[in-house]
Amino acid sequence: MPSLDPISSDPLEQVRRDIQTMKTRGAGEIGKSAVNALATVATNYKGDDVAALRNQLLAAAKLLASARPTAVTLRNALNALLDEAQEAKTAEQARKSLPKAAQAYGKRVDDAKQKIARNALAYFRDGEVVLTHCHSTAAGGAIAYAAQKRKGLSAFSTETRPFKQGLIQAPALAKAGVDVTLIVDSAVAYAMENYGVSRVVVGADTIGADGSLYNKVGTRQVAELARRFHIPFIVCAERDKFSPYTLSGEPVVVEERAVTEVADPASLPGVRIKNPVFDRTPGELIEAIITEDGPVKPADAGAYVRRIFGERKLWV
Ligand code: RUB
Repeated sequence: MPSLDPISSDPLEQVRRDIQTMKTRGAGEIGKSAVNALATVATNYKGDDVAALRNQLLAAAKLLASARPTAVTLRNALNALLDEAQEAKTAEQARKSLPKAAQAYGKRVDDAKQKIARNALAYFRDGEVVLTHCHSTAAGGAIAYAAQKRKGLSAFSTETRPFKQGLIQAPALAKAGVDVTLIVDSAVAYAMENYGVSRVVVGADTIGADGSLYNKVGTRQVAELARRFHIPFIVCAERDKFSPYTLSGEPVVVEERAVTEVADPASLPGVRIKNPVFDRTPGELIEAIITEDGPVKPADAGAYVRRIFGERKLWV
């Protein structure tokens, strides 16, 4: 992880810092901020050398891609904008087309989440008791939509240590009209056994070609417990959460963040702390991944990734 620089006046560096420090967080939002940053690089370029502009964009994309390693939306979004820059015949054309492409990207992500909510509805019944982990706009949107359409749906939201994204997810669900209860992460088994949890719904940072899910640390524990209690587990994820890099066997890097997010090491002499912030849930624990194109079974993830990204150039 690169060390943090003092507050920068460089807007690109500021976007990278905001992603790295989690001021901008959640895979979908990270992708959107990355495309907007590249569009700004294009509009700020005053020259007329399109090749020089493309080089600047590639360097900017590499810098942004280094901000957080796990969510593939960051690299997928940057690659999409770099494709657009390649299409532009002149710098002037790039100055015009990149902001449009960035806007279209943001709209596509928002539209995808609405489609996912509609596609996920078939997985919710009246009286469903849903459990979710972390703050996911895709999963949250699906739960909120289901709560409108199904009678008596309620939800449990985990606190999600150490960054406590549950304190974002739970009020967001409440604001959307969902009957929601916050629990600590270690109460998941208790909630499954005693509170009638009947479905688990989470988002995704990355989905591999083998159908495995990389999402906020603790997702794997929730999935293992769901299997133990015979509770179906689904994932809500836009296309951009699928990783073309994993087609060639590239491993997904799991980010380990500053240990101070967990506890102050100075207060715990002799104690080592670790802070992995994502984990891998094998596809066999997942019933379906609900995308804007419909449900994808984990076993079909490879074919889906190949169909969406097979021909695309991976610039960063
Ligand atoms: C966020 C997280 C979310 C996914 C999906 O982790 O794991 O579940 O990013 O979110 P962090 P969305 O807080 O470390 O970024 O559905 O909004 O893209």
